[in-house]
Amino acid sequence: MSNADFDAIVIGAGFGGMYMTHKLRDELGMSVQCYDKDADVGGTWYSNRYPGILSDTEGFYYCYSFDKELLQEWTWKNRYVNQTEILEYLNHFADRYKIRKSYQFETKVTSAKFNESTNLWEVETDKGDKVTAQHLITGLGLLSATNIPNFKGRETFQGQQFHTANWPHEGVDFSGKRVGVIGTGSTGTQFITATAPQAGHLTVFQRSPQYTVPIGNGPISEEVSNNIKANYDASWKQIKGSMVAFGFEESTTPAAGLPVEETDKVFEAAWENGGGFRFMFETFSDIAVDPGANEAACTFIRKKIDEIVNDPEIANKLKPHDLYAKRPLCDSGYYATFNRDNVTLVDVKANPIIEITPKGVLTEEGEYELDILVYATGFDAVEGNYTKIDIRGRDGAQIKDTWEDGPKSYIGVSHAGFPNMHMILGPNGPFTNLPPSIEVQVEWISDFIKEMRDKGQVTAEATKEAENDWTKTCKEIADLTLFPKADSWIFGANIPGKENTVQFYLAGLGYYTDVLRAETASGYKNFTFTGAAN
Ligand code: FAD
Ligand code: NA7
Repeated sequence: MSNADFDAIVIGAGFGGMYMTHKLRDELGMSVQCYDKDADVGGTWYSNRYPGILSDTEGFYYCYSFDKELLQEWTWKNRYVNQTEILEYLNHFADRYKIRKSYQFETKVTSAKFNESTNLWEVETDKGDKVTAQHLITGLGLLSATNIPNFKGRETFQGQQFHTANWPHEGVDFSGKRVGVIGTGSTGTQFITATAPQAGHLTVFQRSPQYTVPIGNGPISEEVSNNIKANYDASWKQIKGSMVAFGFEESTTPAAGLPVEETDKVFEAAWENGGGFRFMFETFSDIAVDPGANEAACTFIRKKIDEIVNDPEIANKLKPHDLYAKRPLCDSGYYATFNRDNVTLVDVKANPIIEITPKGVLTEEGEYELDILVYATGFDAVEGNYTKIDIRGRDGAQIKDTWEDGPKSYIGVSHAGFPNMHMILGPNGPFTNLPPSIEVQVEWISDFIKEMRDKGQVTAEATKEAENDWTKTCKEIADLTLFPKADSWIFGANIPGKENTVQFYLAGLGYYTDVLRAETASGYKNFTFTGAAN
């Protein structure tokens, strides 16, 4: 018998942590203690409340699929969904499964150490908790640890400043204010489009221009909603077997070799229909892998920028000339926002930011005075929250050190040398619409733990060899695509000093699930186990 305080500790109350808690506690009957540093459930959707925030997955597929009753009960009001709606849904889920009773909120886990004599995880929090458990489940989120560039003078700014992922719950009043925003990624483009009409003046500090396409958002009629619900079984089967898991069939037609009139016709239809992943993956099969096909998409979007933006000089600044090989963006009128008189675009590659001053942002060409400065500068993705906790495995090895040359795992859930630590969306997991991947991982981890319990196994960990092979596989797959050639958070390129390395399995959810099934069918041949407790 184990003398642990709990069978398992779960960190994180987002999609991942909450589902894991339900599986372990309600289905396996385990004692579970859970923590989140936020004041309530929601994860991403608790902390990101900036204006314009919207999912880029269609709502009907941005949810759990395991609970068929919930699928039928819950109706998304719009095609893409805003923070309020998603948080409402996650709150409903938490109520439905009485999730909160297992959580201690406003409690940051500060350390988690595997004790090799007891075979238990020893976890400490910033509230002074010291608890032990056989299993440690990390649902820390992969786009959760914020990145605020270390600009000189940041603390001297006398106006208000915010990172988009730490947005005040009471909102921010932009009316009549001089607002500046650094960053034009998914978050920045959403923020800029939504804030320009409210602000006195909006200054956009753009380092890299973006390819973005219309999102095509709008209300969902009762008829469409009923249709989607009636077809849910087939849709979720398709999603779980697909590549990006976004709820559409990925194209099998290559663009390479097709005349521009033909490719443009398809792109135009996608532009009208809306959706970033649809534009990249539903139009043609080779945009993410073939430079010619990629350029066809780029040229189409550049033409659109020229059509939309009135001032050719601004249009030129907004036009990217690199590959279309980052997470594909979609927006609600981003390029047209730059036709507004109260919006200024500053190209900080040509005119770098020197420092933040008490009054605003000083660039090489001059100072921009601001009342509010917003950092839409993204996240230390994937490993960011792991390296903030003092996580130590066998021999006291710190996870930070074991990931010095890039974060590693076996199948995105297990890390060699860290027994009984199970990661949800750990490094080199699938790059998809995330709730379906979270479900697949949580269910696999839960089955794995059940098997251990049934067999009386005390510890389990992936072998180093399996982890190395998986990392190699992920790199080989990534190298077949154009993604490593573009600088983005997908490869850790957005954080100065961070190793630019593969962080995702890019072959898709269908193949990923096959790998997990094969691992189970093999009797977990890539794991080592230790036997029953003394
Ligand atoms: P999270 O929701 O990030 O939850 C992690 C939790 O762990 C947080 O609550 C955090 O407080 C907690 N935590 C971390 N460290 C500690 C610690 N040391 N101690 C205690 N608690 C800790 N994905 C899509 O698929 N489609 C989309 O449309 C989409 N839109 C997005 C829009 C934005 C603005 C952002 C930021 C992300 C978006 N994502 C989207 C990704 C999104 O993060 C995932 O879809 C999903 O919400 C992740 O759930 P999670 O439970 O894995 O992590
Ligand atoms: P992203 O996609 O990482 O975008 C961050 C933006 O901030 C991007 O435009 C960056 O420019 C810019 N940035 C970062 N550091 C700096 C500095 N030092 N100076 C100027 N500009 C900077 O984060 P998002 O939050 O938009 O989106 C992340 C994911 O979360 C997204 O895919 C959704 O799934 C939700 P860069 O492009 O690096 O030149």
